[in-house]
Amino acid sequence: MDNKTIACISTPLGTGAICIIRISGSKCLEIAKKVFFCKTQDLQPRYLYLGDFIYKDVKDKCLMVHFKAPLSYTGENMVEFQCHGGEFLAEKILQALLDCGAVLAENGEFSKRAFLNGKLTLDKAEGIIDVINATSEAELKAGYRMLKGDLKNEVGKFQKILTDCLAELEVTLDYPEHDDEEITLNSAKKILSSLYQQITNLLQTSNTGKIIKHGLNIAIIGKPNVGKSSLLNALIGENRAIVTNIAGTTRDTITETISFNGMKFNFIDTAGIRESEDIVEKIGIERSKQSINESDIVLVVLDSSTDLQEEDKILLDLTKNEKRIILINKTDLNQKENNNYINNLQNNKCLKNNEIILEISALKKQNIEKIKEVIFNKIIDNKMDASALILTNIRQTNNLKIVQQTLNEAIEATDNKTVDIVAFLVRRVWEELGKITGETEIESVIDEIFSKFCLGK
Ligand SMILES: Nc1nc2c(ncn2[C@@H]2O[C@H](COP(=O)(O)OP(=O)(O)OP(=O)(O)O)[C@@H](O)[C@H]2O)c(=O)[nH]1
Ligand SMILES: [Mg+2]
Repeated sequence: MDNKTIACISTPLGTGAICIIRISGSKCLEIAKKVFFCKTQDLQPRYLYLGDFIYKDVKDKCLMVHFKAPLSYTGENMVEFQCHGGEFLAEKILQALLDCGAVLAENGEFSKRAFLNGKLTLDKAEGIIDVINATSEAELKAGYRMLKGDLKNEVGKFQKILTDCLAELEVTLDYPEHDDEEITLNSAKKILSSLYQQITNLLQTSNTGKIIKHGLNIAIIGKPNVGKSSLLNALIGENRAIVTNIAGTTRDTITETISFNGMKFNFIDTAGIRESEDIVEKIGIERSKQSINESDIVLVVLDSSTDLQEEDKILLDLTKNEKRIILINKTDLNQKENNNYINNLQNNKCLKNNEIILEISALKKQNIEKIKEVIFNKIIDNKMDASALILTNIRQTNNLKIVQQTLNEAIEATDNKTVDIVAFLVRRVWEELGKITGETEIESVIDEIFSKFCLGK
């Protein structure tokens, strides 16, 4: 264990009412006593003391509290100074602590020490990063679940199943006269297959996790001039994209993010799709097609003031396998004929069963909120249940994929391999699971995780 005493400013830099500077390590109280003076010499842990921070030209009235190992965030002795806000003062205080024997903490070093001292598991540490970096409510909730240790509990349940299975296999190995090999292997196969299903279910939540973290990608597509950019502007509530009556105005993709019911929606305005001779427009069109592939949902915009055209049909065909919403735009122009437009779509066999169609006006901002509600309620469906455990972390997801593969090998081995080989594979599955919570920790994984923390955490 690294026994250097580390120090860092733990509140964000900038002007604020107060600023917290923390030190952690065996010498922290000794260092604190060189610079902090109050009425009593007998500083009790977990009591807040008002006193003077004095070192060379630095002087501040501040609060001080100390925690005795192991009852602290890092599990080591810790001291916290709550001094007056302001970058300049905070840095002077930090420098004073460094002069008195502390060293500057690296990113995430406090949390890394907490992990090494058994105060945090890896998944909880990752939950802390997610909570700190959350930019939407859904992300924050997912981070809190991780922080509460829900994933650790789930992984613990899986490991318990494996331990029980391993015990059975080992009895057969140790007392071959006691159990029949085939019966043991059959029973192991059942247990492992059921576990496989549970792990697959958990892995499926990672798609939702990706959406929670990065937002839902929603591509707006349509032939030129149908009102895609007008729609983007209406959806985000500001004039971001250029709107003109000239076909081919938007030449590149534009992405704007809004928050709706605590979820991030990334709307992507694209170049109108049609066969084009113009080289710049052609590149834009290719990007639009790419946007369709990369998006979670497609908004297909049609113009009710013109007839259904070949380009519209091509687009509807191109997106028939996507999750999509058909938007009939410019309905302010010819109210009466909108029904005909939908009939026309039907007659041309452009619609799927249960197709979602909305009549809107991007210009008059009619039915725009409805689009967001439909995306939220019908498209995302109840998978976004924030009370469920959701995998939001790529490391955890990749790890679980390896667990799944190894488990599959173990299941196959129950058919054609001996008990000792199955037992060996089951043990490997157990170890792989351990990497998620850090029970079988690997140095490089740990360093990678804690480097993502901000300074002072
Ligand atoms: N009346 C009416 N006009 C609209 C509506 N939506 C868009 N327009 C007009 O249609 C024209 C084209 O709008 P844009 O938003 O630039 O269309 P676009 O699909 O982005 O066009 P490209 O970028 O060229 O592909 C503009 O003159 C808009 O004012 C609408 O709901 N009603
Ligand atoms: Mg446009």
